[in-house]
Amino acid sequence: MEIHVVTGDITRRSVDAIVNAANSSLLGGGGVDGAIHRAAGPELLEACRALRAGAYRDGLAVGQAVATEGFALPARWVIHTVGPNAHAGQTDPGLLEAAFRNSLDMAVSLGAASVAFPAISAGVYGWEPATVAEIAVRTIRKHPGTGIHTVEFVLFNDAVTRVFRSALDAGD
Ligand code: AR6
Repeated sequence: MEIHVVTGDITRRSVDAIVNAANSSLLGGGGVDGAIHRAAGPELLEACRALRAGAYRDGLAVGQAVATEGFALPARWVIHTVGPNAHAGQTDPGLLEAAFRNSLDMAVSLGAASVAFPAISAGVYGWEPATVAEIAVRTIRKHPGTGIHTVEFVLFNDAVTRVFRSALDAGD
């Protein structure tokens, strides 16, 4: 599995699956979640509403992942996961590790060969980007990733990109 780090807008990536840093409601929000819903179009919200009407009546728990189509996105699928919210006392690294691991498991079961991740929990949810980067790199490196050729981290600004790049270099 190759791991790349790029600066940019995850909604523009032509990969099989992009990962959304969602919240438990699955019904959209700000940050990368808002950007993904805007770019995917209203069908994404309809698909999320359908999940809430079915198996996800109580929402998606922190660390879990679920997939929808990508609709108007270049990506074929969106894997929605919920990172831990540091402002709500969710500071257990195991929760963030679970969000990355379960998203990768979902990508494998979709048959995705390329997956793009944002810096889950590093925005509104208040985790330090360096902590997120270290956990993300470690979790991806130890994942079997069957069938996944490329994982990319798509970061919104150069400062966070540098943090992810050094986490990647540190683990070499
Ligand atoms: N492409 C790539 N990265 C982005 C983009 C984008 N288009 N937009 C923002 N980021 P956040 P969280 C970066 O807050 O901390 C939402 O309201 C952003 O700069 O999106 O997991 C959800 O509904 C930051 O580095 O996610 C939840 O309620 C990173 O994405 C809550 O926020 C994650 O920031 C989730 O908070």
